[in-house]
Order: sequence, then C-alpha cells, then structure tokens
Amino acid sequence: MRVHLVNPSDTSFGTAVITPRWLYVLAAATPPEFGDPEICDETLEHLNPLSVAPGDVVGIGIHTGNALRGYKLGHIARDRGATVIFGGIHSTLYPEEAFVQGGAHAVVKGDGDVAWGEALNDCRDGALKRIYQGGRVAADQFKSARWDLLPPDRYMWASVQTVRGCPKHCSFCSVWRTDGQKPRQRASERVIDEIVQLRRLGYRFIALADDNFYPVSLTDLQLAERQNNHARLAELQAIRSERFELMAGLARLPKDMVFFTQITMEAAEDPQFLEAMRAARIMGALVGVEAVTPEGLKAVYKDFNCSGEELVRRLQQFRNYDIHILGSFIFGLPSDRQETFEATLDLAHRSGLTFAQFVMLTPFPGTVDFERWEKSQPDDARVQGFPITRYWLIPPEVRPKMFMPHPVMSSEEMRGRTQGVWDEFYSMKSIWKRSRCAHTLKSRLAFILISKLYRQMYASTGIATDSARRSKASAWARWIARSCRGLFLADPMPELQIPS
Ligand code: B12
Ligand code: SF4
Repeated sequence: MRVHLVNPSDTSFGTAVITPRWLYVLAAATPPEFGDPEICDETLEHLNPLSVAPGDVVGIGIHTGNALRGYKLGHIARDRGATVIFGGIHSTLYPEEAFVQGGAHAVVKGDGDVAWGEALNDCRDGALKRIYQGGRVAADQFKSARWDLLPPDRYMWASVQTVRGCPKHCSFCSVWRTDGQKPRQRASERVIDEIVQLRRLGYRFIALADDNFYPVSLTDLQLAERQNNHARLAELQAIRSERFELMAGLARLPKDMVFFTQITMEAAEDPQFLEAMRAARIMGALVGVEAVTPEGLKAVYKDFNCSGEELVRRLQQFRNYDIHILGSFIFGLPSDRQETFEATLDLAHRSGLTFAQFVMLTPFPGTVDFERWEKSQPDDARVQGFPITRYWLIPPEVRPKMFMPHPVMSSEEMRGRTQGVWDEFYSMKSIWKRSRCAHTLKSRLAFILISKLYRQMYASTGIATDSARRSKASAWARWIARSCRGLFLADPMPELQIPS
C-alpha cells in the first residue's frame, strides 16, 4: 500500500515558483510505517496514472480553482484500484461534491495535520470512515514540512507558514471563516528550524505562506486599552511579541536570505514593526489594496484600508523600510466606473509598488460575497447542465469569466479594461522605470524577467479568454520560469546550524 499525494493543475510548467506547502506537510503527517509518500505536483508535470497501483491510497488536495482537475484525478486513481481521499479548502466546503464528482472514498475536512494519519490508519485496518473532521488544529500541532522530499531543481521559492487565520472579515475572502479569526501562531523555533533546512538545500527565497503576517494592529491594542480590557490586551501583546521574536530569529539567518509575506497596510503605521521586518529581511509583501475609493473599500468590508492620497502615503511608507509591495487590486466592485481603471493604474504607479495584480471580483465559496451571490441566482441558471452557482464544475472552455453582473459595465468591457491595466502596468517602459529599485544592470535585467514571468503566468491562468493568447503566454512563462529559477537559488549550505 503506497501513499500518493497529488496537487492537481491543468497547466504544468516544468518549473514552479512556490512549493505547494500542503504536500510536504501531509507527507510529514503520514505515519512512518507507510513509507515516504509519492509526491506529484501537477504544476510541474501531470500525474502518471501507471504510478498508481491497486491498493494504494491517493490523497488529492483541492482549492476551488483546481477542483475540476482534482475530480478527474480522483476517477483516474479509483479506476486504478486505489483508495481516494480528498482534502483542502474546497473539499472542506463541499465534501459531498468530492464523492459525486471525484470518486472519493473519504474526505478530510479542515486541517490534515492530525486527521490524515487517522484516515491512513483506518484505511490499513479496513475501517475507513466517510468523513474526517480535521478541524482547526492548535498551532503546536502544526506539522513541520518534510523538505527532504523536495525534488531537486524544480522550485524557485519554498513556503513556510508562521501563522494561520486572520482577525479581519473581508467579504471576498474565506480565510477568516475557514481558518478562523484567532491567529494560530507557530513557535518561532519551529519556523526557523524549517528555514534552516531549506537554506541547507540551497533555498534562499522563502514565501511566508501566511494569511496576515500582522495579526495585531496598533489600533487593536489601543482599543483594548481604551476598553480597559486587560485580558484582551495581554493576549494581543503576547501575539505581537511572538511576531517580534520570530523576526529576530529570521534576522540571525544567513544574510543572503529573503522573505516575502502577506500583510495588511495597517503595518505601515507601525515603525517598530517595519524596522523589525527590515532587519528580518522580509523584503516583499502582498498587500490587499483592493479598491482605491472609500465606497469600494466599504463594499468589501475593508474600511481599515485607506484610500486616495493617504493610501499612496501608506504604500510608500513600506519602501522607506526596504519592503517591496505587490499590490493586489480588485475590479468589478459595484462602485467601479470606467474611470476607476485609470485611477487605479495611476495610484499603482504613484505608490511605488514593485509589482501589482489586478483580479476580477470572483465569488469564492465560503465567503460573504458568495452567499449573497448564490441567493441572488435563479434556480435554473445553468451552463451545460451545471448550476452557475457551482461554476467550478463547468468545463473551462465554456465557463463564464465573470459571475457578478456589474451595474454599469458588461463583463466584456470589464475584462477588456482589466487586461488593459495589466498590459500598461507591465509594459516594457513601466517595468524599466520600476527596475530602478535594482542597483546593478544584471539585477535590473533579472527584475524585468521576473516582472514578465509574473505577467505571463497570470495571463495564462487568469483573465485572458483568448486561447491563442493563453497558450502563447504559457509557452513564454515556461521559458522565463526556467531562465529565472537560477536567480533565486544559492549554493547549498549543508553545514548550516540553527542560530542560537
Ligand atoms: C500561500 C497562498 C498562496 C500563494 C502560494 C500558493 C502555493 N503554491 O502554495 C500564492 C500567492 C501563489 C497564492 C495564489 C492564489 N491563491 Co492562495 N493562498 C495562500 C494561503 C495564504 C496559504 C496556503 C498554504 O500554503 N497554507 C499552508 C498549508 C499547509 O495549508 P492548506 O493548504 O490549507 O492545507 C491544509 C488543509 O487544507 C489540509 N489539506 C490540504 N490539502 C489536503 C489534501 C488532503 C488529501 C488532505 C487529507 C488534507 C489536505 O491539510 C493541510 C494541513 O493542515 C491560502 C490561505 C489559507 N489559509 O489557506 C490562500 C488561498 C488558498 N488562496 C486562495 C486564492 C483564491 C488564490 C488565487 C486564486 C488568488 C488570485 N486571485 O489569484 C491564486 C491561485 C493560485 C493557483 N493557481 O493555485 C484562496 C482559495 C479560495 C478557494 N475557495 O479556493 C485562499 C484560501 C485564500 C483566500 N483569500 O480565501 N496563494
Ligand atoms: S483578505 Fe486578507 S485581511 Fe481580509 S480576511 Fe482575508 S486574509 Fe484577512
């Protein structure tokens, strides 16, 4: 009985940017008696069905975007005589779907750190349950990833999680509902231990796969103080000081290491935090800007963000601490107008963003937006027999690109304008200008390659509807990805010790 873990993807690039962390965490959660699992990340290459033998167990992890491919793999594995177990955020939200569409024998809901081992043991004993409730495991039960199983020469960045959950409640995001609003922070020694292992292997770029690296803001602390809520204040301060402890640990790692995370823009108001980030070499962060107007921010329950000139100031503040920002914007909010696209582009240029992404509002399951949208759809709204409210089951060739009708713009117009903003932000002229943040000609050229890679990867999987454009973008992305990989790696340091 061999254990397989498969990360589904329709497109494979041969080289990938970030390691899908769940594969290596579940490998660690696999009891040793089952041997090392066979890991297949389809963003590198597709699963070879012949590698699955009767009696094997195949674990498939899906999010909404790759659910359909995951279901196809479920049937392939089942037909080969394997036991199929689904997990991941999409299966957590729609466990029954995995049985009907994906040929599942069992589904693990929630965290797999503990439940995966239970399911495997039950499988061995012939007592597999239908559903396993993985729940939200406590931070001290998070498994550290099995990085010793990483294939050589495939990824640019490794991913290490430091905190799960987010106290905010944005309407388009499922994290606070599935992973909870109470931050679950891993002990800093365990995080550092994983990073040291990765540096020994030659990885120097690490994505901190967190929902929100800044779970306690100064406003939260002031509020608890004003309310004289001493217990709450102590709890928040403890979370905050653990963040500083972690950053101090990162600062002691080899100086060529670079970290990237996701953070709210509230951190820009916290110089002590920004200084600690600089010392820790957290040199990049994805900031959900979402909208540039107060109406837009209100619509997504993100009033804690700023708009207008204050927004520009906040985003620039990160650069004062050598933190490069990947700004994430959403188009398609009801308050968006034709001029919003130009205004967003202008702001993205003026705020000193190093990278930006412009996504179209999508109702992801598990979110407040999805619930509202689902209720608003007529019962008979279907495409090729599939309810529109289960859009991820619709074959990609005929799947609509936009689901939430806009009050003044057609979906064609919205997509065209969004594409236009991408094209302009990533035009050679704009990239060259932004590449001034790199200090040598070689690093400027590397910056250009990376910007183009980012653009192409999005064009192939994101907004482009034109299949010729998509396949051209894929071919380009594959070529650039291969050329870029070397830029991120360093000589392995097998002797590296954990800093005291
Ligand atoms: C880091 C991250 C990214 C990174 C890296 C992705 C990568 N290659 O790993 C980047 C920035 C590239 C990214 C991109 C996107 N992401 Co993202 N991402 C995350 C984030 C913050 C953490 C994921 C992670 O590594 N967690 C650590 C691992 C250990 O946890 P895990 O994956 O949840 O796995 C655990 C359980 O789910 C379970 N499990 C998982 N799989 C399986 C399988 C089996 C068999 C079992 C038993 C259990 C099991 O066990 C694991 C251990 O407990 C999550 C938020 C979150 N809290 O999940 C969003 C999240 C997954 N992303 C999301 C989205 C929407 C996207 C994008 C579509 C964003 C966009 N608009 O472009 C793209 C899509 C990329 C793609 N094509 O795959 C959504 C998914 C929503 C949904 N319903 O599908 C999430 C949940 C965030 C959100 N805002 O709601 N993402
Ligand atoms: S979008 Fe970001 S800030 Fe908002 S709830 Fe999700 S993780 Fe938290």
